[in-house]
Amino acid sequence: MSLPEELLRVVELTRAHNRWRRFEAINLIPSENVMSPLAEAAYMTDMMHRYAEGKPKKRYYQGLIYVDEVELLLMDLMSRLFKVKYVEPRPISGTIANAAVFRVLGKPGDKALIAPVQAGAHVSHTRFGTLGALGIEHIEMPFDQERWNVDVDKATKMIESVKPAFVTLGGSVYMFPHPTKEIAQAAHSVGVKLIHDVAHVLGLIAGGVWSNPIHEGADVITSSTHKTFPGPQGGVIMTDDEELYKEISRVIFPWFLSNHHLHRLPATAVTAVEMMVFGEEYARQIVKNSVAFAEACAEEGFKVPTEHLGFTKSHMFVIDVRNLGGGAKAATLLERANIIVNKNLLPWDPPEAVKDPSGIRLGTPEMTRLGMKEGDFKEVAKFMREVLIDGRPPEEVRKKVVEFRKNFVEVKYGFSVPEELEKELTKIPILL
Ligand code: DSN
Repeated sequence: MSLPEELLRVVELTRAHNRWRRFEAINLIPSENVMSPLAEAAYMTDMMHRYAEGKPKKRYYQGLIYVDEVELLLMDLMSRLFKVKYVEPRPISGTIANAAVFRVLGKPGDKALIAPVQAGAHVSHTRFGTLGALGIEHIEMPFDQERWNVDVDKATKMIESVKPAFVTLGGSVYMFPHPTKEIAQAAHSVGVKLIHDVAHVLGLIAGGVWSNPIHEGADVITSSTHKTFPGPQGGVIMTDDEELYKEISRVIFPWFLSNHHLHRLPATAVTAVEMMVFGEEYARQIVKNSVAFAEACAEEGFKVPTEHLGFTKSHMFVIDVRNLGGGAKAATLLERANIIVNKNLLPWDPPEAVKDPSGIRLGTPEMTRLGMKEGDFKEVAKFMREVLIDGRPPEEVRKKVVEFRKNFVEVKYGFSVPEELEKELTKIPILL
């Protein structure tokens, strides 16, 4: 029987995507990564078809004997890896993790003090996102433009005068650690909790390159599980505070989810083990690559506005491309050359500039996982210069990018499927 035309189209689009993104394009989106072959195999299981409302061993469905064990194992692995007492692995995204914690600590009409949007607050922290949807007022702590960070003195005074329901740190343009100790002290002095959203740097924390905010005074961390921590798309909440953990666990289901997408659980567990084994080496290389890449971009003639701060301490940096036609144009031209970045607001942009902001944001997690080192990122900076500064046709540069990319196809810092298991595990069908 021949396949319906629509079906062939679906297969064709999927294959084209896989070829492009997994084998031909250089992905510099700092919030993305790829799983190891073993984690992908653990993701493609029957668990994707099942329901499990509730907590392990206290479910509303039958058929979950093994799911319960995997979920408990994952909680234990994450607790050991991040040296925290309590892990809630059910949020299906970082945004859902934030929603649950925000709602437990605040109610409609309350105020929240958040890291400045210029310092990278995630959309879910803002009036435009989850915080706004929960009816909680968004008040930004002051930003220190020189240090690209929260202004500690002014923020402390603000916490004392506003007395918010809670305070958040962390976000999506996260190059320099936010001042957890100082802000935790200020929050605790008025009797409120500090949430630190570590989505972007979870893998750097696992690798010991960034400190865990819980160990510096934050009451709870929220995160996704697929950025520098290279697991499947999902979320997690961690804390040492038993009461807070119990409250969050009571509401995550049924307030914020019904099912929690069970196939994430074994794949996240595989990734946690991988980070125990390879995390330090991987995290160190991500940051070394990020600094070398930013430095190379500056040498090639790009404006890297954090140069005076040593470029970056994380997996990402931004470039000011106002002189090159703006963020939207730069990101589109690079995409045509098979270099994938995203346009991004920079501190001086008003929120309404979101469709054509001043900057582009670049990160190293995925290409580091595929084996790139400092020298390789220098080559990427040259490709970018050819497209954006020299004005060479992107399609010409793309040919060189595709050739160069052939050297980086194997996932490092992770496990393959052992031969003896290969026959038994369902392999992810990457259609090529
Ligand atoms: N929007 C994502 C990012 O790219 O940073 C985080 O959820």
